[in-house]
Amino acid sequence: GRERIGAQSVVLRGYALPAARALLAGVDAVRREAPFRHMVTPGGLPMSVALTNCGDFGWTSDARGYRYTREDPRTGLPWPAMPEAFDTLAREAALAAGFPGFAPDACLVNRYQPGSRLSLHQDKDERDYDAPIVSVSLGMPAVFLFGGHERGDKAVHVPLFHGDVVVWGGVDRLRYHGVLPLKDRPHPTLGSVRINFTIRKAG
Ligand code: MD3
Ligand code: FE
Repeated sequence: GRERIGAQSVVLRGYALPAARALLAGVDAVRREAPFRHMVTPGGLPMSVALTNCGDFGWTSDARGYRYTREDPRTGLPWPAMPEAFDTLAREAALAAGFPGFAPDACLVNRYQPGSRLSLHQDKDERDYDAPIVSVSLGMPAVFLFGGHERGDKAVHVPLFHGDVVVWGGVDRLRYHGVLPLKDRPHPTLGSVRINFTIRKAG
């Protein structure tokens, strides 16, 4: 099913299910090369979500701020390559949502455990806001908060389940968003974890 949640945002329910095995193998390959870590925000607090990256650019946070880098700051080595399954799924989902020609170069992989949350924020560190962002959810369900263009705007709650794909673009690209603290509702195969990865054009 397809649910419109904004003028240019759509939830594709279960869109990633046929590729779930390949996508999870991709996550495994990425985390072996660049393990999940809890980055520190510029305010000095460790994030409750652990993250890693793949592709030409990876998102990083530290005391100096947020930015994209070509190398993993942990090792100085380039981020792992984008798994083929990520790239293919992202291009197909973007096309299905009305964004032909999506050419991603970055993927931020988030790992949630029970209690992990993501407070309301905008994604502003990419160079080109015309490109959409494709998000893939695997494992435990989460409640996604979809706000407006001001931090105080009312946010709608959107449940996201294993296999759901969301495409955000155009006028919705800079809307505030976040994730409520995760409840412990173990997934039959993945257990008490949620993986979300967002495929982007950052450079
Ligand atoms: C709406 N991740 O990594 S994905 C993030 O579930 C992030 O881990 C969340 O927000 C997660 O930055 C939500 C959905 C998402 C990603 C980027 C967006 C929604 C967005 C950018 C603009 C508007
Ligand atoms: Fe975000």
